[in-house]
Amino acid sequence: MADNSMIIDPTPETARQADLFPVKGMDAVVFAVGNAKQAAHYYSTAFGMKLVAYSGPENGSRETASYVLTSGAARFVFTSVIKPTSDRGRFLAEHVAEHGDGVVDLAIEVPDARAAYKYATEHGATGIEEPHEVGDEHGTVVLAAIATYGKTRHTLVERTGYTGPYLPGFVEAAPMVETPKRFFQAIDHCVGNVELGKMNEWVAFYNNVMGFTNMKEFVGDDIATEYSALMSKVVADGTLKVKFPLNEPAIAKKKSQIDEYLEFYGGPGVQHIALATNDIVASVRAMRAAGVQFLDTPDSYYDTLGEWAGETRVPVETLRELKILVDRDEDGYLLQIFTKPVQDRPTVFFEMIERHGSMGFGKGNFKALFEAIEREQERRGNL
Ligand code: TYF
Ligand code: FE
Repeated sequence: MADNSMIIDPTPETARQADLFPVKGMDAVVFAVGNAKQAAHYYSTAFGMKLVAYSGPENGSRETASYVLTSGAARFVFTSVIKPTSDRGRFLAEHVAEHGDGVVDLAIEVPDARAAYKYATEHGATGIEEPHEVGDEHGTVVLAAIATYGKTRHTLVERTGYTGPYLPGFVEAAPMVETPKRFFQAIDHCVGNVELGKMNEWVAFYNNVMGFTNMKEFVGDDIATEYSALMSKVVADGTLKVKFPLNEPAIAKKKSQIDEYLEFYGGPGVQHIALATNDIVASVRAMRAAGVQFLDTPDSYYDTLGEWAGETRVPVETLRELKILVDRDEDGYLLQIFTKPVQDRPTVFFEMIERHGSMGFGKGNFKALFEAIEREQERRGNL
């Protein structure tokens, strides 16, 4: 007699998906900026990061200067152009001219860059760089790159056995400040803004090209028109180490914050990077003291917070003082707060997030959050 249990695949859906396109995690968020030296200083002093590597004219890179900063497992790279002499330099210079400071690369660490590139390009991705080896005295890495929304790319980085401070061509650098503070320890998620009507196409892109699956949290029409003026879905690898929410504007009562972004960025791109912290209170306090500006939350939010969010490890009075938001679902809760845009254009910003079980993205806060964003849009004259 046939035993039904024999034909049930015991592998969880997520594990099978992970095998299609295994990832180790985010490798780096790479920014093209007007002045990488000053950006490195801001992220050192205001975001508590540690400068670990450098590439520039002093060590043979005459075209660009790049500063690599870390905070725990999170790595940011800031590149600016000194004098464009190649396609790469011209691309970066044009990127800054057109989009302002922004993210050019959400680099993903993979165990096998050749296999990842092959899988991605066979499933619909546009290749930008074929897999190739680069090496120096610290070993070899394999790099490949594929295109994603706007002019953003995903470099696929295989660094097995490589012991250098970042990538070949980079030298170790001394921290810019005496004691880097480490206000966060990992990149939690990286959000992309895409054009009206394109969200589902980009979700399908990550489903097909990377085998990423959709997380349960999404923002549909209902919330979109009422509060947020955006629609959002989240894709993630099977281990949830790489999480990419994708937003598109929604037609609502007011001008969508996503439209404002698309207008001022000049097209689709990275909207925010969420940084995981295990002490959001200490981090936000220190970042505020260093001059980082966060979105405001009205006092009324805290008056009723306890009723629906329940107890958290942080007293409501502290949350109120620092304007930290809380969300809770069946798995637990999260604490989060959003910075204002970190450059003059109303484009890229950051989120600090402390998770306690919840794997959500703060849907319960959308009303309060989006009212705060709209107050800022109004101040900029973009509403
Ligand atoms: O990453 C997310 O989806 C949440 C929600 O302007 C969100 O952080 C979406 C849009 C936005 C701010 C937060
Ligand atoms: Fe977020």
